Amino acid sequence: MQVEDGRLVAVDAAPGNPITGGFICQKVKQHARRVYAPERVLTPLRRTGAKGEGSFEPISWDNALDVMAERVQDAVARFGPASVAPYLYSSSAAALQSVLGDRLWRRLRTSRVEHTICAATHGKAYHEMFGSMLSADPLDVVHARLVVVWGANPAISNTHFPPLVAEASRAGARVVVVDPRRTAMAKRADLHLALRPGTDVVLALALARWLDHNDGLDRAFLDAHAEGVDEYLAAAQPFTLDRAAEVCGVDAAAIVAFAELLASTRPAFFRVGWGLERNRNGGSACVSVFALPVLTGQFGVPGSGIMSSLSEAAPFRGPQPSNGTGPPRPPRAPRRVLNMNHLGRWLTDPSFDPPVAVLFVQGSNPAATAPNQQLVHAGLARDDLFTVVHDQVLTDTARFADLVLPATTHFEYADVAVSYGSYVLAEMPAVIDRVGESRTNNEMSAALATRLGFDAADFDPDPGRVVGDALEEGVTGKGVHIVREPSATVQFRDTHPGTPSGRARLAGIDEIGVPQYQELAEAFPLALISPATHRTISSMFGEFNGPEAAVRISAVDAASRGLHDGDTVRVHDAIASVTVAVRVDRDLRPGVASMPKGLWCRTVGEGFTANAFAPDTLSDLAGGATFNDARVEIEKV
Ligand SMILES: Nc1nc2c(c(=O)[nH]1)N[C@H]1C(S)=C(S)[C@@H](COP(=O)(O)OP(=O)(O)OC[C@H]3O[C@@H](n4cnc5c(=O)[nH]c(N)nc54)[C@H](O)[C@@H]3O)O[C@H]1N2
Ligand SMILES: Nc1nc2c(c(=O)[nH]1)N[C@H]1C(S)=C(S)[C@@H](COP(=O)(O)OP(=O)(O)OC[C@H]3O[C@@H](n4cnc5c(=O)[nH]c(N)nc54)[C@H](O)[C@@H]3O)O[C@H]1N2
Ligand SMILES: [Mo]
Repeated sequence: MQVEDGRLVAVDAAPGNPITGGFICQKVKQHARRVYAPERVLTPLRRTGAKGEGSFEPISWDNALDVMAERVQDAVARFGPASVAPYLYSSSAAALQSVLGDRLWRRLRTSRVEHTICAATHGKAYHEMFGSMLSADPLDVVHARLVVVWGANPAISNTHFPPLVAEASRAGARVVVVDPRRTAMAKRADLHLALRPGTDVVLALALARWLDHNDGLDRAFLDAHAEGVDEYLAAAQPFTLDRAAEVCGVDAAAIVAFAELLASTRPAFFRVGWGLERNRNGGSACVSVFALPVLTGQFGVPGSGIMSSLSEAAPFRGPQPSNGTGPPRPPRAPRRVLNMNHLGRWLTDPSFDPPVAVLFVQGSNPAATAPNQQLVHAGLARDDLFTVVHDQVLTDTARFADLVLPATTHFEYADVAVSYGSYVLAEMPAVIDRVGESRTNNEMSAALATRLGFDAADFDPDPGRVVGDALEEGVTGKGVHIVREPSATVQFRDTHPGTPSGRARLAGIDEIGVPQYQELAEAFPLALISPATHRTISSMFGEFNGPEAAVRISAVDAASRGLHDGDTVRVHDAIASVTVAVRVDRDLRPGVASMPKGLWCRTVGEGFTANAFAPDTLSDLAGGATFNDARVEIEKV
């Protein structure tokens, strides 16, 4: 971090963090640009034009918070607290920025907007199968002899992982990648299965069936550590090699080659990403992929296991047990739960009871990132909806707001960072003064809470206090804290399934039982996926450094439509239409198109992005998003 005359000029990796090894990605190196970007919100703003137009005038914080408190109280009086919907995500904020907001909205009994847009399906599949067992440590992959990267694109989204895989490769490890695109990792892999999006469950069940029929199961491990095995294998029986080859669009020989590696090569390390969860079969896909190392007993030694989210290992205190001396708390009514992926529906459905009268968006940009974008925009444009957006920059969502509140960047306050990709907790000191009148999420929530009549003592936003209250005994939040040493994270040795039986569960998974494959009625021929790019983190940085607003297709699909690289095309389904450039991409398989995740709506002609094609149907587990179930046609204009 370089600061000159109080201004942040450069951002780099902090020393002492074993996972970053002293380097960070290009886009975060440019973070200083966002701190001082022309789009930065410097004062609270009140809307002066139509919703979506982006005309605002500055007002004071006191004035803005008074108006917000009044509108919240008015909605509560007219429709009850469930008519207030706090849409909070804060994926890019420091770890403890939601503490006071969560407390405030919980005490007010507002609706609770469930975090289903990302990782909910993957996370639930993992927890159903392994309970609280911790993830394998990425640092441990260097000991693997087989590395499976499934539905993840670490060169882009987890930049510190590929060098570790390269180290394993140099020591002789084989690498298998399962991804519809030839990613950077796929180019270097020994085996790449470029399957059709949404068909992972079929591939994984066919692998399980082959292992079953070819003496590839680790029976001793299964007897000791798994349950539901027979039921699971019965579900796999219909998925022959031929059927899987046809459904997934891959060679049967490649499936056999993969199965042989799984049966013969140990230890195997599974890096399972989020590409496979974002479709109707996402839960089944995750369960069936997580089952593969169980079936082959790929655990118990360094270099084995499943790398999943690691954020749960963060050393935060759980809820403090009551000491029983205070007055008993009256039972509270459950809060209404709203699925994040249904934002457009709950804003526009006239029968929604109570209606959403106040929407508060903090740390998220749903106008650009949520599915069913047209419906989301229609909902945000509702005249009788009062919308407040707390953000650093004037996002696509902020343009629809009645009030915009300026948020700090993490350079402007002290907090700690935890990652969902490493066992590290790092101090985040404030390095520059506040830019403009920006406030942290906790400060904003505290100021609103006191206006709504809550006790200021319960809402102290002082960063030292917030961090001190949250961390476990003995953790200071200073410097770099290693949550678990790499040698102490081996699954089925140092950390075990937290299921009731202590075994990995292969059947009886909530909502699905055993993995199922549902076909999609294909109204349009191209599956449109929208993976992360190296330019943005979701939509962050999209205002000045967004990815090209283009659609990518394979040479085969371009030729059959008479399209050439650079042509202007119309991407459409039955409802939406977006005009962009086409790029012919050698790394895409036929039948698959790709548009970047995180584009800003205002950078595309019609004001819509790939999310206009993303259905708001839900995955089969945990109500997850199905972005990659988008189906489109592309034609020259
Ligand atoms: N640079 C950058 N890094 C990021 C982010 C970012 O926006 N930019 N976002 C962060 C966030 S919020 C997240 S959740 C993670 C996501 O991290 P990843 O899961 O690595 O990222 P994605 O790009 O969502 O998807 C990964 C891969 O899945 C493939 N894929 C798509 N559909 C399917 C399918 O049906 N099956 C299989 N097997 N593969 C499929 C895509 O081609 C893509 O290469 O990254 C984080 N890191
Ligand atoms: N088409 C398509 N869409 C997708 C996906 C996909 O694969 N395809 N992936 C999805 C995924 S994985 C995710 S996680 C979601 C993410 O979608 P969002 O939750 O919308 O995430 P971001 O776009 O990163 O927006 C975060 C916002 O928070 C602001 N911010 C950052 N720090 C702070 C802070 O401390 N306080 C406040 N108040 N604001 C802050 C940033 O300026 C930014 O505008 O998008 C999803 N959208
Ligand atoms: Mo995400």
